Amino acid sequence: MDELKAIIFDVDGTLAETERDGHRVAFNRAFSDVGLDWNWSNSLYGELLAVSGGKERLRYYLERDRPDFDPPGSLDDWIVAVHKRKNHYYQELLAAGAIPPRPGVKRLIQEARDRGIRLAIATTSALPNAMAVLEQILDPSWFEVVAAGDVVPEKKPAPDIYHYALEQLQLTARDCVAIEDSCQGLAAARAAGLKPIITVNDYTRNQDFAGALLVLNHLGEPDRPFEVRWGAADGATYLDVDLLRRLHRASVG
Ligand code: XBP
Ligand code: MG
Repeated sequence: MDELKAIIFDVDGTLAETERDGHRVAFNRAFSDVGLDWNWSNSLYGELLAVSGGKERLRYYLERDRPDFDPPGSLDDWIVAVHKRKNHYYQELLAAGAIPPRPGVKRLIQEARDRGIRLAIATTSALPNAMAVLEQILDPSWFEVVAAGDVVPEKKPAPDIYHYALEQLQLTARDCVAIEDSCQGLAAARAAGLKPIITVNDYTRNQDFAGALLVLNHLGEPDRPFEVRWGAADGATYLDVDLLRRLHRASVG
């Protein structure tokens, strides 16, 4: 029988509210640094999240909302420079403790470690940004594989980053469960053969998660039960390794 061997976590929006309280805020600071009064509000940022990757999202915004913008020098260089500034502010916000882990994240990861389940990351975020999240709210040494950003040609919803993580783990999709927060993440995991558990946030709560194992409002804590948005949690009120194993077993048959 296929036993659960590893959990592969998405980062942004899954481990912490890094989109709303991190990348978005940091982009606004970077815009101000380069003399632009652009402000990515929560609702605008929710729309821009349709495109994965910070550089790609900025390019999408320019094409969609600022067609007349004339950068000093080449557009590619300008995007890279603003993204670099954004990453500086993002890492500063994390270091200041402004972005705590979401409910249940630390507890589940600690239990998985205690029970010998391997851990990996699959994110479209740049590696230094992903590492900053792990350093500030968890511990990078807990993760055997950190698959991030530009290491693969196509970002989520393409499956590339999951294929890469599985290859590095030397496991198959049947050995693993993914934990994601968005429909792009779900599509990426599904296309790599994984059935993810979804932990929604304000940006993603109304997305279509057909094909997920379970859809929750967060992973839950013993004193802070999750709400099940879709699927069966067997009466559980927080996601632990036993529930993960049951869901995994049912999915691989
Ligand atoms: C989410 C993303 C990321 C971040 C920005 O990644 O799309 O691009 O918004 O990060 P995931 P960078 O949910 O897969 O973790 O600026 O580092 O690209
Ligand atoms: Mg995400």
